[in-house]
Amino acid sequence: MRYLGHIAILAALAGLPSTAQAQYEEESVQAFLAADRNGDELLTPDEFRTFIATMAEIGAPMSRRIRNLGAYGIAFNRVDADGNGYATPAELRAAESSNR
Ligand SMILES: [Ca+2]
Ligand SMILES: [Ca+2]
Repeated sequence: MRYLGHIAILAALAGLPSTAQAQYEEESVQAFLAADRNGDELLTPDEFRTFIATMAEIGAPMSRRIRNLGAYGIAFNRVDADGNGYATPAELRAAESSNR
């Protein structure tokens, strides 16, 4: 369950008030697990879209922007830094920090 730490950091970087942050961390882990349908800890473009949609629903600012712009493909290409077609938790974390 190594990736759970990455997701927690991702939530911390979202800059939410500390009161909301614990809840947000739990929600982001659940969103990742729900989106990762085959459980390989990697998100395909389709799984990534599900993840962003879920995160937007719970109010993550970056995810809301992606959803509102319909920019899932652009966002995925940005997150997938090594271009292998999968977004890892580490890549999600890196994308979140570079987007601040
Ligand atoms: Ca997957
Ligand atoms: Ca990748």
